[in-house]
Amino acid sequence: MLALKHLASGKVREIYEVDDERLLFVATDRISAYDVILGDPIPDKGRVLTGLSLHWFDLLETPNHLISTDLIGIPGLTEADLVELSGRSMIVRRCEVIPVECVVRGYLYGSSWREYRDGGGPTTEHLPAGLAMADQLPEPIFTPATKAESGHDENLDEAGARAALGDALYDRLRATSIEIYLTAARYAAARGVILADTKFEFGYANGKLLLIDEVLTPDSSRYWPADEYRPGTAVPSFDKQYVRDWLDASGWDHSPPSPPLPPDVIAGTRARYVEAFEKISGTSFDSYLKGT
Ligand code: Q0T
Repeated sequence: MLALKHLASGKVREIYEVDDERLLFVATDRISAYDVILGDPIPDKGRVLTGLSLHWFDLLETPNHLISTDLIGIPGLTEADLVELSGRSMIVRRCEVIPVECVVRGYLYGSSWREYRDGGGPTTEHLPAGLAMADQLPEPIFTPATKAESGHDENLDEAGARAALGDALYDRLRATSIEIYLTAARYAAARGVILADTKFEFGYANGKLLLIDEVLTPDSSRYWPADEYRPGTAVPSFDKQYVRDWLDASGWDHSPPSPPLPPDVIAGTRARYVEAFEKISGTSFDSYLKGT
């Protein structure tokens, strides 16, 4: 338990208050599958995700909420806290959060594929007929969603999103989100990874629009190994397929609690996260850890 005031919990992230201008954003090692937080953490998962967010914040030109990864001098943190938090934490600018998830899809998959197959809906209103599961879209689409009480996001159609945001902000978030997606997808493609879709969040600080939250991580994005991609078929998720395959074989019915993971499944899943980090960032995970 940190001495800092706890502000918010996500499924796998925690946010604490530093002061009026700054937050401590922490990525834990928790992992979810089939919408359930599994009982066993994946060692270093939060460090992999933080390392990837930092990689993208560094590469992208979009102004963002990152202030520092240096926790020295943050009041209230003990030596033990610093060991636990190192590599998995960011000091970020405190923003007024825009309550819309800015989803960009370059491929037709997941809930959007099911919606399209079943006759269409908010995320597929601008798509041509005749697409198959996992097909690349003619161009990336912006499919914003709102956080619903249920915890499940509610997709907005374009009219609904324009009504929620106003035309000027809608146009700006759409253009920025698609531009970031295209930059990241080209970068990943050169490293043998397909960025199928991703989700961004934005906020305002001192009147400036900032990219916030984690960015382009395996938790906020769907990354596929390019050599396992076959249009028209289900594509295994880079990070979670290993643990999902084991959970499927266990006969678990997806109601909590999940069965305890065997050590080799934990180790194999950790290895998949590290592999994703190294493929996407082009740097070794050990060298990332050494710098933290
Ligand atoms: C936030 C102000 O899922 C969230 O938190 C999980 C613990 C989303 N969330 C973001 C904020 C941020 C960020 N990031 C920011 N820079 N300023 N609030 C709050 N919740």
